[in-house]
Amino acid sequence: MATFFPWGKSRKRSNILWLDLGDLGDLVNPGGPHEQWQDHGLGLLRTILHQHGIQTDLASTRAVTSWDQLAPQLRGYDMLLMNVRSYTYPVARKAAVLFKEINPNGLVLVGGMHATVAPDEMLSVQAFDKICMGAGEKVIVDLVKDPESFPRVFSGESAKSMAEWPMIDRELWPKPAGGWRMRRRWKWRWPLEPECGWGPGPVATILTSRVCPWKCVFCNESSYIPLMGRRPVDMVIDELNYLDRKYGVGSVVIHDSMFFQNPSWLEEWLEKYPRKTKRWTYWAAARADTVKQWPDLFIALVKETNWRTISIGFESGSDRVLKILNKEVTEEENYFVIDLVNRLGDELEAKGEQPPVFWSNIMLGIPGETREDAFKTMRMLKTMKRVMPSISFYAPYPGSALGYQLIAEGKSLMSKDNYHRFPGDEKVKGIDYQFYRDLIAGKYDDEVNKGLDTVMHGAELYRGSLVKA
Ligand code: B12
Ligand code: SF4
Repeated sequence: MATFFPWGKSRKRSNILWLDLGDLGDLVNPGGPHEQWQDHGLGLLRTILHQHGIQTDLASTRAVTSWDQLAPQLRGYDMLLMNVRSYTYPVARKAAVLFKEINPNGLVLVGGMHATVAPDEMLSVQAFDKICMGAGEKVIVDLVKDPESFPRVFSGESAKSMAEWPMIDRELWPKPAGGWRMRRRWKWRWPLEPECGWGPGPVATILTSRVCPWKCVFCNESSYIPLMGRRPVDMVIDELNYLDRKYGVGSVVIHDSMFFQNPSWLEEWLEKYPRKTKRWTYWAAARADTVKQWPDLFIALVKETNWRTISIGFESGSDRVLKILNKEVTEEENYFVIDLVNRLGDELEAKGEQPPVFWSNIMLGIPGETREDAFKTMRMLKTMKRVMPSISFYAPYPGSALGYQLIAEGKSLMSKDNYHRFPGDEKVKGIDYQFYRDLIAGKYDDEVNKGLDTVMHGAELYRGSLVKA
């Protein structure tokens, strides 16, 4: 008899189950838009499997509100697949153990960022049968067909270029499970994604590159992703136009860790995107030093390709802290890009056009940071005329140089049970988090405003802008 689950999983068609991971309830009654965003790793690997004739069913921890709701959805499968990131590791571990209890002969195959940067932690959990470190696109089919031919931990193989990746079949992504209320509230037109304040919905998220050549000590990127060619401009444009024809695109989010790199690729994007697409506004990331290096290219992209939400990892307004982070950016470079974007915004606004806005990534609570450093950071934020602050307490993730160091020194407060933290959670021993909470609440605004020629924003700028990290 076919089984039907009212919580977002449809009829059983296969003996292989892919479990989408995230906090329970995120697709039922989400706290915010980012929790609803879809997993490109899951989308890519399921697309490859289906194109090779291997059907998989899908369930999601985000589409249920309790483990009791999930349990019956795991029943009767021979194989469970999961993309595990550090922030989803506790959920993945619990799901794997539950799956084994329900299907003692079933196999649990995992990959993803956490499997790559913390395989020892995963090895200690018997419920994980096969652990793939690194990219999965070249191994997933063989792994699923013949798991026993792989050792318990093995290295995956990456495509040489993103040109080899198929276009993701987005209908293989999980659906919102909260019914019409949720779809109406978030204007979600699945399988495109809901709007989050960066541009009108429906939102098409897309990746054009995967590699970031910098080595900031708080980031995993360089320890994980091998050199890989960027997706050709024509393929990105074809995919966006296809999504628009099929579902109607409102705006685009370019999920690349670092969009503003490879000037030759960007010049081709500048030439083709305005001509061959509807010029949807988009969100994409840059670094202050590269903007200073190629300002003309940056200005042309903002103006001509409608790059209107500019994500910059400013992280800190203090040279001391930027050095601790090995950010390879200076205070002066940060202020250069702020001034440039403020002026660009004024110019476009005067012409009646939408001005660009910063998505400004800031970290507080960095080991070694003084109160004065933190005041400088908030002061820098206040010089941005149009800004959406994204502030987080520094989190020592495994895979990053500083993360490994703090874990080894016993200073990390993140453990296998609580990698995934909530905005106000404390992550490193010895940090005065109360000071930072007070800072964000505006208690030190007099200090922050000292040295500002014009005070454009009050403390409301950062109240409530602490994000999960
Ligand atoms: C887009 C993105 C986001 C988006 C969307 C997330 C989503 N739904 O996917 C948003 C903005 C919401 C986001 C948020 C966060 N993110 Co994020 N994000 C990314 C980013 C830039 C791209 C992810 C992606 O799509 N990659 C491409 C796909 C194809 O790769 P993949 O998923 O890794 O899958 C490949 C392999 O891992 C493997 N694989 C995966 N699964 C499996 C399974 C099997 C069986 C096998 C064999 C192989 C395999 O094969 C796949 C193809 O090669 C990555 C960095 C990166 N370059 O990957 C960070 C990254 C994943 N994020 C990270 C973090 C820390 C966060 C936040 C906590 C940051 C914050 N302060 O807010 C939040 C947490 C969100 C939450 N839910 O709580 C870290 C995770 C670190 C870690 N150790 O796990 C990363 C790696 C960034 C970094 N450099 O540190 N993120
Ligand atoms: S923080 Fe940004 S610039 Fe630094 S290594 Fe990570 S993705 Fe690259």
